[in-house]
Amino acid sequence: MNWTGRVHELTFGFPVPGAEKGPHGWSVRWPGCRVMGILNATPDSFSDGGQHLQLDAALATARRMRDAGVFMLDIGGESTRPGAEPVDAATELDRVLPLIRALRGENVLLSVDTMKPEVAAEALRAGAHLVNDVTGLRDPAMIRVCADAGAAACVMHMQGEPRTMQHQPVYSDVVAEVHGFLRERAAEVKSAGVPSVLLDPGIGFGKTLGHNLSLLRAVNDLASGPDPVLIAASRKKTIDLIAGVPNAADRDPGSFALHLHAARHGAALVRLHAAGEMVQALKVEAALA
Ligand code: HH2
Repeated sequence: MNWTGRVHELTFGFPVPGAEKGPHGWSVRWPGCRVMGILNATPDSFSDGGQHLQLDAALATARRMRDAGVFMLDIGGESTRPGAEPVDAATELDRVLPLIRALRGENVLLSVDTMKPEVAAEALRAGAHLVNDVTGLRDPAMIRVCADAGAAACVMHMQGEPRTMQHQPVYSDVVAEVHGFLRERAAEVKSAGVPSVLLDPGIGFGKTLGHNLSLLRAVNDLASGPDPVLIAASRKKTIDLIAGVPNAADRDPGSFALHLHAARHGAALVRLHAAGEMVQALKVEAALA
């Protein structure tokens, strides 16, 4: 199948940038694959930690990404890297709310990357449009927050929890288990009133290199369903294990190759640190299709 012309859709219960009003809410539609830019306002994220703690620096990065054609910004205030220490909701809110407030109304979709329903609720009130929850909205309170606000959500698969997830992850059939989990969660979340979901196999979240490669080779299977698929492996350890690049900041070339593969196999969105550069790569890829 040629995925470049496939049209993806996310629906919201309120107006968002680029949306058209339809019978079920406000829908954003796009062909091919678009880019979600990573903006971590944290001191300890594995690749961009400490770079966006100052509001001015974070806003400059955000606006550079938007001007380069990035579709959505994913704003996070807590690292989920393996071994990360949790932070409390007040700290997370202090980090993400000023960014969301400054960027609302700037013609770019805003996602909040959080596992906490209380952070998601405040972020949505401040102007975020989508909740990206790496726990797959397992907490019913998170589903309620998204449904009440009319926000879309990203449902991600993770085996275990960030502190321990890389300690010997085991699956009998990783693709069947992860895709089955995502399809079940999507059905439950949507039946509880969340208008639309993104599905994300959670590259690096409780998975070995072999598990990650199997999931990446099966993107077309996940993408053959009704929900748009997000792939997010930017600068992750997977790239080091394949190409021998110990320094995370040096992994952008591998990140581009990996996410171009995902785009070619049906991913609707790819999440990167070097987001503007990925927009350029996708434009060239689309012209050649
Ligand atoms: N990965 C990270 C964070 N959020 N969200 C989704 N949906 N999928 C992912 O794979 C994913 C995610 C980890 O990467 P990063 O944000 O760069 O680092 P950190 O968690 O250390 O802030």
